[in-house]
Amino acid sequence: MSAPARRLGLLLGDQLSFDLELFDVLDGRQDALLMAEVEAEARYVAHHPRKIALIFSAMRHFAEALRERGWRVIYVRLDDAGNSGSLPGELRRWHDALGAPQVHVTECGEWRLEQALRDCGLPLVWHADRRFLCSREDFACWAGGRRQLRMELFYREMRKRAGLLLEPDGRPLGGAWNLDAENRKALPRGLRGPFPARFAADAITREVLALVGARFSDHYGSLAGFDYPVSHAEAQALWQHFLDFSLAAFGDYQDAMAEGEPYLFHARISAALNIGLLDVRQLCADVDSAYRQGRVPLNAAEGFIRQLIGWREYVRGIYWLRMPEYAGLNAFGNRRPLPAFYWTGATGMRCMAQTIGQTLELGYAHHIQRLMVTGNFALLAGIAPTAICEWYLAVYLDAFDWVELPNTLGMVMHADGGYLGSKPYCASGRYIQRMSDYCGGCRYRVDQATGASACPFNALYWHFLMRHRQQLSGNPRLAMVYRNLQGMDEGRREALWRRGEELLAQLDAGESL
Ligand code: DLZ
Ligand code: SF4
Repeated sequence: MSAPARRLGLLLGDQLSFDLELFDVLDGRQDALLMAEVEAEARYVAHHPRKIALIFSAMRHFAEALRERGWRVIYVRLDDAGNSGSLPGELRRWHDALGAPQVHVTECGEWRLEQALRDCGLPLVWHADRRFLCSREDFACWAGGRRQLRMELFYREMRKRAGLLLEPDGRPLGGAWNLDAENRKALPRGLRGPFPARFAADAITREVLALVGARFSDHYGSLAGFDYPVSHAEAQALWQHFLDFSLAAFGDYQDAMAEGEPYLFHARISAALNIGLLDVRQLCADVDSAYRQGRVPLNAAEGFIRQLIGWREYVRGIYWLRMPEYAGLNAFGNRRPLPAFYWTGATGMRCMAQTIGQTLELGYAHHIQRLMVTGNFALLAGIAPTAICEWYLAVYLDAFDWVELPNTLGMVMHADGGYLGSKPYCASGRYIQRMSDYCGGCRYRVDQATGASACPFNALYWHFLMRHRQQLSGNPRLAMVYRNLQGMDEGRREALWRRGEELLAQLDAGESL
């Protein structure tokens, strides 16, 4: 008698959630789940070894948790004999071995992978990724017919739909939908973030660290001191640590930066959330309760919820609405390669060295470091969008294409011509000085714009505005900046242009700044 046909379900490395629809449809006693560590996913960009280790360890922990719940899991390790090296290859191999009549898959986080699976000729049954509040279809409906999309309007819809931070009559608690203006305090001297939550590597993680250390030593980034959560329970403990020790101050200081303080009051849950170890609905409900119970101020609760149900869902919607052509956009026609110091941190610009240094060490930098330091520099220096996007995708633990691409190409580089955000986030060194203590220890002078010791951000900022005047000067949000430029005397404008040209020539010559 032949065994009953087993259906096969695929779980990707960023789909480690018990809430997937797959679990409602498949039968734990009969069907099989496939999880596979593969070279192709670890190498299509040179992912930070810490990110590969996180994903492999979390996959192995999730496979154990599934087995404990009675699921039959086929787990393919990277170094297993017979590993074909790619996800379509593994899916085909196990589909054939089981004679599976159906293969169940959840929407991927990346257009590339989804296409590759669609093209592999198997009887796939697709499931929406219901970890997100807004489905791809709902977002397309919302966006339909709008010439320009704006996060703020989407965010209000999502707040209403999710019923978060609302009065009983549906108005926003506190009277305003968005308290962004109350999220920008500079850090008072001497104030530091709480001691970070750290998670010791268990036997599974130690084995993965050894494997990744041996196999991916050619990728940039360090594995030393790996302390990130790898299971649902650990991710929950990281979250609780944030609720207890950081959320209250997060509101005020979410844009602040400080020497040697990679986390400050940030939750650093994004990687755990993006791979499925945390649930966005629960996080938002916890924050809503913390506010209602008087444990945190409104600017903290609203600021946090806005990132999750506003910005995060908004960029995912745009990704699926506009891919694949979105990835090729380059509104400024930038072609400059990524400077080598993005991979080493070897630059005299203190803000860049700090941000890149902690990125290579931890696979982490917070949103303002990414947007206003490494991102701002790439924007001002005219780096090719594909080059800087690949860097962000490779180096951050939480970076998956659906979230990295719109954030980098759209928000940081303005390469979509303003589809996602209404103005480029260009800024001079003055912004970094206001929001950080980096400038004090820098070899450049933030109060100078020309001359060899002047902060490179300053002349590059004006050079950027001058070289894109035609595209940007009509933008009402830049009107004042262009008035300032117009008001400068000719000699000053020329000197700024020359200094900008010099800096760009240095980059083109492969010199560090
Ligand atoms: C990022 C990543 C890496 C490094 N390795 C694997 C892997 O070995 N197996 C797997 O299933 N997924 C991996 N991933 C995550 C996928 O690349 C991910 O599903 C896509 O980037 C889409 O978000
Ligand atoms: Fe960065 Fe300029 Fe400040 Fe140096 S002076 S830390 S380069 S902003």
